[in-house]
Amino acid sequence: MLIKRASDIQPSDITSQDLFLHRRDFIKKAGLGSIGAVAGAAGLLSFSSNAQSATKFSGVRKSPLSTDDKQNSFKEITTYNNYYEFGTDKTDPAKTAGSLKTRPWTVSIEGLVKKPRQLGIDDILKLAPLEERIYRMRCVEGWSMVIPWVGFSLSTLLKQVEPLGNAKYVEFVTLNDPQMMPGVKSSVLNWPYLEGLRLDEAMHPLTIMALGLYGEELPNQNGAPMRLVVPWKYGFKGGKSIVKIRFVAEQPNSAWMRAAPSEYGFYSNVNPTVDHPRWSQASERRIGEFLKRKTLMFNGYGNQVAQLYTGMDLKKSF
Ligand SMILES: Nc1nc2c(c(=O)[nH]1)N[C@H]1C(S)=C(S)[C@@H](COP(=O)(O)O)O[C@H]1N2
Ligand SMILES: [Mo]
Repeated sequence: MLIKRASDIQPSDITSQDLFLHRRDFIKKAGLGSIGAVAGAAGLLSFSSNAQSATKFSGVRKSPLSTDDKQNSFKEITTYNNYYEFGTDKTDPAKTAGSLKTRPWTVSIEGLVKKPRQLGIDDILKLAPLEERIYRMRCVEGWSMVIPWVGFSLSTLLKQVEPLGNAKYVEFVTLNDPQMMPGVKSSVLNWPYLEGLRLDEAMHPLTIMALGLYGEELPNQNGAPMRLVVPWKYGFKGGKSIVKIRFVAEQPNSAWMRAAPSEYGFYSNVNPTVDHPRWSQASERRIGEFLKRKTLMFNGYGNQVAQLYTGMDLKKSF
């Protein structure tokens, strides 16, 4: 019988939710009994138990906004993370974010809006059909990944509250809970982690709230239960584990701007011609690749987003 061992099944083999479910089906039908004696059965067991640990989404639609760049593996995406609330090492969040409880979870949408609302995460999940958005992600540190997010356009969520005319920006606030987040005892950043977008950036169809990746609920280290994803900006704009969305009149002062204003601007558009004061932004290392790639303006999303910035000096508004 031809059967792949679990260790041979790379998450990058999984091209869609359907295929993933079929494979689980296949594993079930194959029956562990019949392969119990085959070398590698233990691996298969652990694969099928992993497959049960996170909730799989069904009916996730493919999006024409996805890239066809090769996806990073589930393992790469979930073990090499920045999430300072869980430590500053890339390997910390995968080890320590298990302490984050993501149910119950309420998101407050407030500020300059006609109808402020508090929405439970399970109601948010039902607001719109889930889409797979495979995006190139570029960290300001000089590495990049391709991540198959599951979510929907942020605009879907923002329209729930009817923003007022004087709302010009949107703030995103991460949970700040010292009980569940060991890293917030350190003063490396001013907590809570706060990020912001101009209203037109927030409403842009590429901007999403991600609720999952690789067809299943977000792992905690990637920002469960809901995190922002803005693919033409540096990764830090994508605040994780969001509890508050606030419409405001003035440009927000993000956590990174407060920490180092000369290094991190409000816009933080990926821009190979504007170096970070301490390093070049001209190229990047795609995790898993050996040779560096050239970094693209707006992370390669210029056709879709450049018009948001016409008339602006992107060297000043970095
Ligand atoms: N709350 C919070 N959100 C955060 C961060 C963080 O430290 N805290 N790190 C940011 C940075 S620098 C990056 S590159 C991305 C990484 O997201 P990923 O781990 O899902 O790839 O999350 C961003 N969102
Ligand atoms: Mo980053």
